[in-house]
Amino acid sequence: MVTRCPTCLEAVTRQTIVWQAPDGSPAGPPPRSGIPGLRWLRDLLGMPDRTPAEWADWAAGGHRALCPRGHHLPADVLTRRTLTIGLVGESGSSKSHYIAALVQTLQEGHLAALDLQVDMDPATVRRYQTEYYSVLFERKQAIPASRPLKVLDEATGTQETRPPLTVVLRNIVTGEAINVCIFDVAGEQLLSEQSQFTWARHLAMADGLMFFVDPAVLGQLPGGPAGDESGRGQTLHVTESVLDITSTLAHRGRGLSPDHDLSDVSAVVLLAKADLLEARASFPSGVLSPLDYGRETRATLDARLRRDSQAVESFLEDAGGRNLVLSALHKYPGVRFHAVTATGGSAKDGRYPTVEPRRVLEPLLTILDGRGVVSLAGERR
Ligand SMILES: Nc1nc2c(ncn2[C@@H]2O[C@H](COP(=O)(O)OP(=O)(O)OP(=O)(O)O)[C@@H](O)[C@H]2O)c(=O)[nH]1
Ligand SMILES: [Mg+2]
Ligand SMILES: [Zn+2]
Repeated sequence: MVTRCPTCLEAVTRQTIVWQAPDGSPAGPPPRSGIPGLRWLRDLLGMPDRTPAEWADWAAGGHRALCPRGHHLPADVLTRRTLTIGLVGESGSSKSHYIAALVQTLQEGHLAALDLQVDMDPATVRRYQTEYYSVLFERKQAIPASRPLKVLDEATGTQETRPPLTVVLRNIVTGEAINVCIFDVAGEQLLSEQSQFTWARHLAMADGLMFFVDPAVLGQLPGGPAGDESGRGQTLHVTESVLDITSTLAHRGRGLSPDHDLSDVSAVVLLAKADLLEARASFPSGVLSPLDYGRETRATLDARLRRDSQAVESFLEDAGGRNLVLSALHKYPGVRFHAVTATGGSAKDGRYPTVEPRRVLEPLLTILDGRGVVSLAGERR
């Protein structure tokens, strides 16, 4: 299998990776572990060159591995499985707040119930802290709109793309680690095929797609529209067309004709900012209630996610989103629907009294289940 840079999709090999010392000067690859005979055996068995802890120490010291176009590569990219997840939604649809809440919730350790330990890629730690955590959870302010990064070197095709946030999920039973790269791109860079291809190329090969629906676009919401203070609300039509555009890109990236199923993509539709809706009589009960992973089995979790998905799907249909639902089901067979709130409520005078995310982990869980990282319905892996 070809290993690709998750950001630009350029193939990377042991020979083309650029290794950098903490001062930016060229360096050798991280030291390999074990005695030579053992290394030979690990090579033969296709096992990672080094343990996750060895890589983490190397990277924590400021060393970097870059693709030929200069994008930071996740740890042990050549031997470790790397899942790419793209967040797709218009400006103001809660993508950045969702990431802030997701990473925070991941770190609370709920996935231990599914044998997964969560670590952050060293390069991600600092960015998450300054761009997401300190703003939303410490200062309790809204995260600013993501700035479109628009620098393209036509000669080399190098684009300035916001690097992904990378978390490492380690199975505590098997010891296997995988990288999960989550891309947060400014909404306006996702609205056309050309701009997706230029600024969000990862979507062409993403393993997981998260489509964000802002309640402000739901036209037939009983009790009137639900907006927030962001003032960036778009229309349902734009949300539907973004879903189509991403599907076109994902087909092209895989060399598939448009009528082919995207069977190696797990897609979820997120009804974001669902706190704005939960007081409505038509809002399905329970779909925003936190899950207690300690009390759930894989089977009960699976049943719960299926049931909630159907409830959110019906709600969206009734609220004017019938086209969106049909299009999602058609383009991404097996797509699941989730209601999430990244903040738990709205800001007052620019500050959140409290920030209490709910149900942010479950869309990721659906993708991990779809990609075989956890197995909810089948046998325990
Ligand atoms: N009530 C409520 N408001 C939210 C929630 N998440 C985000 N918001 C509000 O929505 C606004 C937009 O959220 P962002 O996370 O910046 O949206 P985005 O999709 O990243 O937008 P771009 O970066 O412009 O593409 C924020 O300023 C918040 O005011 C939520 O879960 N509940
Ligand atoms: Mg954003
Ligand atoms: Zn790259």
